[in-house]
Amino acid sequence: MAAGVTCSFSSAVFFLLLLNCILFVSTNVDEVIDDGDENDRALGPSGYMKREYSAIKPFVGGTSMQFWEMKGDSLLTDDYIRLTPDQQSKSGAVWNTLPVMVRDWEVHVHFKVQGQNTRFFGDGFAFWYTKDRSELGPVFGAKDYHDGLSIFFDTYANQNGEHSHEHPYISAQINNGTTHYDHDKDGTHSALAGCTAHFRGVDAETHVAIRYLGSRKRLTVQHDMDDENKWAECFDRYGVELPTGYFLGFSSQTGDLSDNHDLISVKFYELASNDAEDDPAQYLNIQPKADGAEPERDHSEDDKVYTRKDRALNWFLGIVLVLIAIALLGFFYYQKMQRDNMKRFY
Ligand SMILES: [Ca+2]
Repeated sequence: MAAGVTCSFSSAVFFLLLLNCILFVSTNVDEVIDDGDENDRALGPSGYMKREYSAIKPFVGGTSMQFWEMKGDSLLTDDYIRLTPDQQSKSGAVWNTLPVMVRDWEVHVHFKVQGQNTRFFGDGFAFWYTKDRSELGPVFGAKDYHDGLSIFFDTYANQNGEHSHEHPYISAQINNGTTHYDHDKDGTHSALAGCTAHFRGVDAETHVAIRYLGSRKRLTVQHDMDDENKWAECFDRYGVELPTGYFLGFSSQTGDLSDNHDLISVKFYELASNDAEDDPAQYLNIQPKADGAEPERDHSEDDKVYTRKDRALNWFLGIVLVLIAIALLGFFYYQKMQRDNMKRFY
C-alpha cells in the first residue's frame, strides 16, 4: 500500500509541475525577441538631406510651411508642428505636397507625445507614405483602406483584454488599399511588425528612424527613446515592396482621451542606392506588398491572452489539485493504519 500512496502522490506532484510548465510557456511564448544583426545597426544616413521632404525649424510663416499642407486641427508654432492639441475629439494632419521620387530613403522624426492626464490618454499618431494625401479620417486622423506604408505610434490599447505586448506600441502596416485598419483591435490583425516603445509622457526627447530601401525591399524602424543618439531596433523586414511617387504625411486623432501630438522635426535623407543609375520613375507602378503580411487575418476571435482573471483561476485550480492530493494521501495513510491495526488483532 505504501508504494501505491507514493505513486499517487508522485503522480499528483508531476501533474502539478506539468501544469505550471504549460502555463508558463503559454504566457511567455510571445516575448521571444530577435536581436537582429548587430553590424546592421549603423543606421545613420549615408546620403543627404532633401529639404523639400523635410520639416525643420524655423517654421517660417506661422500658419504655413513650404512643401507641406496643414489639415484639420493641426497648427504650427515656432518650435513644433502640433498634430492635435491635448483636447477631446481633435483631428489634424500635415502632408508633404511633393511625390517622393527617391527609391532608398530614411526619415528621422523628432517628436513629443504628452498631456495633462497621466493615467488616461490617447490615441497616438501615424506616419504615412501613401498614394494620396489623405483627407481627415478615422485611422489616427487619416482615411481607412490606405494605399502604401503606415507606421502607427499607438498610445492607447483599444482591444478588450490584454495584448501580448505593452503600449505605447509602434507598428507598421503595408496596404494596397484593400485592408481595413481595425481600431478596436489596435490593428493587430493587419500589422506587419512592431515593438513596444515608451515614448509617451517621458522627459527625454524621443526620435524614430524609418528607413526604406526600395532597392533591397527592406523596411527598418529604429528608435531612440533616451535621446542618447543611439538607435534601438524596433523591427527590420525584408520583402517589402513600395513604389516611388507616394506622399509623406503625419496625422493624429483624439477621442474621449487626448494628448498633444507634436513633431519637432522631420528630416528626410536620400540614401545611396544599390542601383544608383536607376531612374526612380520606373518604380512608380509597384503595388505595395510585404512578404509574411497576410492580406487580412481572421477577426472572429482575439488571440488567446492570459488575463489576471485567467491567472487567478489557474492558481485556484492548482491549489485545489494540491488539496486533493493531500486528501488522497491522508485517505491512503488512514486505510493503511486501519489495516495495520486489524493485523494486530488477528
Ligand atoms: Ca489604439
